[in-house]
Amino acid sequence: MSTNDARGRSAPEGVPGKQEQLDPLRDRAEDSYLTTNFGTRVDDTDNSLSVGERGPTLLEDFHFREKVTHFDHERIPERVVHARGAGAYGTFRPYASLAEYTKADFLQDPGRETPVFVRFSTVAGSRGSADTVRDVRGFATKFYTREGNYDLVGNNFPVFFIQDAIKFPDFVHAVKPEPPNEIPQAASAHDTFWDFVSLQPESMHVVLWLMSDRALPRSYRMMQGFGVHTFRFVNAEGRGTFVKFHWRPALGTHSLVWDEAQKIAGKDPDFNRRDLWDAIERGDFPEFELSVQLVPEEDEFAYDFDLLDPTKIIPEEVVPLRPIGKMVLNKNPDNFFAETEQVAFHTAHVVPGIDFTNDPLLQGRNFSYLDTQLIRLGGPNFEQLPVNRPVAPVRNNQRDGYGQHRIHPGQAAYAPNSLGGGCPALASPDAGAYTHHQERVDGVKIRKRSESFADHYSQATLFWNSMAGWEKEHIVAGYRFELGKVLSMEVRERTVGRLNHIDHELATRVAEGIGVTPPAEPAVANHGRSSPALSQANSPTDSIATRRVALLAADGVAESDVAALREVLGRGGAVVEVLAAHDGTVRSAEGGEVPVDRAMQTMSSVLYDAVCVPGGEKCARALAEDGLARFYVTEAFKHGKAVAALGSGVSLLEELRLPGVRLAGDGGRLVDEKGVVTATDPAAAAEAAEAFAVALAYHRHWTRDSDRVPA
Ligand code: HDE
Repeated sequence: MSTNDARGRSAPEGVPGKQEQLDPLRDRAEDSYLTTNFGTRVDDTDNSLSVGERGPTLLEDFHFREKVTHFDHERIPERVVHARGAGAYGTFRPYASLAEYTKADFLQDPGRETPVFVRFSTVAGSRGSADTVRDVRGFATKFYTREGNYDLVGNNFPVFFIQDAIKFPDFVHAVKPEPPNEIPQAASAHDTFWDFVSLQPESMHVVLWLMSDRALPRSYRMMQGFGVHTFRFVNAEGRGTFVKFHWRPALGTHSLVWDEAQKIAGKDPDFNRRDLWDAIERGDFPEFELSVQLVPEEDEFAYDFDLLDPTKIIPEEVVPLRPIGKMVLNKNPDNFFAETEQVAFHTAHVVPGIDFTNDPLLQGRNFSYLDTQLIRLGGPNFEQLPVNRPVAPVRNNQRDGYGQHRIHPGQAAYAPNSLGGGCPALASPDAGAYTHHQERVDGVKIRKRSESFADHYSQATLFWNSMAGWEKEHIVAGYRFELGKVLSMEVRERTVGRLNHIDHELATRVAEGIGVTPPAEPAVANHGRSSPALSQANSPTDSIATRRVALLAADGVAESDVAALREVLGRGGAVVEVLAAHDGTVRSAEGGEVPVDRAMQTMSSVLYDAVCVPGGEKCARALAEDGLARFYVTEAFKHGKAVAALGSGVSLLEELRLPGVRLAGDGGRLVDEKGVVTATDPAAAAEAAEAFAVALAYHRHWTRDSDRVPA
């Protein structure tokens, strides 16, 4: 059934209806018999048909052959990049009409909700690699609009490694595990990566992002997303406007620290995937605001960088972000393979009102994404897979091919035709047809990069200058770690030489850590400009929603403290878990029982955002005797996390001698220093819990002297 909207376009009734479209395709096993793939019921799926009980298996055992053959063919090639990911469904709604800039239907009406599917990913690792590796994260969104699918296939960094798509195979070969031994997995800390990037100065800007905390997101729910390229909005009058897309998470942009990220890779390789899944299952639906930077076409050459260069940002202070809508992720997939693995994004999935620019990276991507799906999903009908199907009607004369699910009645599979009544008919722009933006382009055929793409360092310097002191520390440590793994001294030296074009202090500090002679003087003077929006130090720190808190307990724990912590943290939306030496319950000082959520040995402090120790003398003594409990506290302290102790629990912290922090003394009400909150007076428990919540919202406390902590 369809209706005609105001512009005469045929729009399906009842859209958005992605879930309704998927529902009949969900294959539930309830109240059913086991059958073959051709529907015959099966009486035994454990024993193959054989000649006698000990004889050979018979070829006529069609059930055996079908079952094993299907199993033999279960695997498809993993994505050549972004193989490891996690997906979710949700909805997008614009705040107001953007008709002034774009005619895209899904951006016209704040009353219209558009279904989406988002896939987050790492880039370099294989499908089974760990989530918390140092890497760029993919942030790909499929909008199932009434005018067809629109895919915004972005990353959590706003810039890329190369300027021209023809370099992509080289870049990916360099970052992937090395050919002789397929080592290392999901890591850029090896010779070929640094060899390539040090010979490719256009990568210097993004590599700085890669060495920063941005490469270690705490959660997919706490990272930004960027369209990277400059795209083009086109309005109903045909006027174009350059546009950059930004996603910003409602929970702020937060990261792990490198030591923690490496440990999580072992303790819970599914950390980010699990975090996304659990949050959605709990009803803590991740939210992202979509903003745009708009540049009128007449300002194309107004900047000291080229808008078509994907290694450049438009600083937010130069063109402010304009928030245009919100996305909420509210449904986990039912089947990872069917949905998250088979989802096929493509930069050329566009809708009227959104167009490309001549960014050579984008132009190349528009070729690559369709091509890759053909091999990955085994043929040209992958758009018919449930997750990929648009909610808009699909009609054309494309036919047949592997996995064809449509039945096309009728004689005429060509255009023009008269036998099919001329259908499917061509649409005019007024009836919703996509028309490419008209742009005059003149030139000679040439293989040459534009001179306007030649400045590879100024924006890297801008990024470096914008970092807080602790962010710079982390960047230097990142380079030292990665280059310290590089065997070739020549590559190390060449990289330091490149860094000296970004900032002399950066080059010097990195060189000092990797056995390279620091450069005597800067290659160029630092321009001194900065962009505060680039620093995570300026990300909001006012919410503890969905933060995970470990509450350590043993027999004798003060139930009143547990209650106070639970109440305050729960009110802020944090997830509090009681951890003890064993599952079950612990006896409280008051004589009751406190349920244990997790045994300490199955978890780790790196899987929490904060650790607290409630009061209770016996409990504190038991925890002080338990090396694991001690390690929870010291490791959380080392990673800059909020730590709290109440009542007798403070004695555990005293014993651990956390460097450089004062603790509440006997009867002391409350000491709150560098994110370590202590209170020995039982009357101060609620107040201390509040202070702990503030410290937790702050995310990490970098003023600590944590280098001396051995964890
Ligand atoms: Fe991709 N990229 N890419 N990429 N990319 C793929 O497509 C490619 C680039 C991004 O969750 C592949 O379906 C080329 C930039 C994401 O399914 C492949 C170039 C950005 C995902 C491909 C780039 C991205 C991909 C592999 C340089 C950020 C995962 C499997 C010209 C703006 C999508 C696939 C998902 C995936 C090619 C550069 C983001 C091979 C040739 C820049 C988020 O087609």
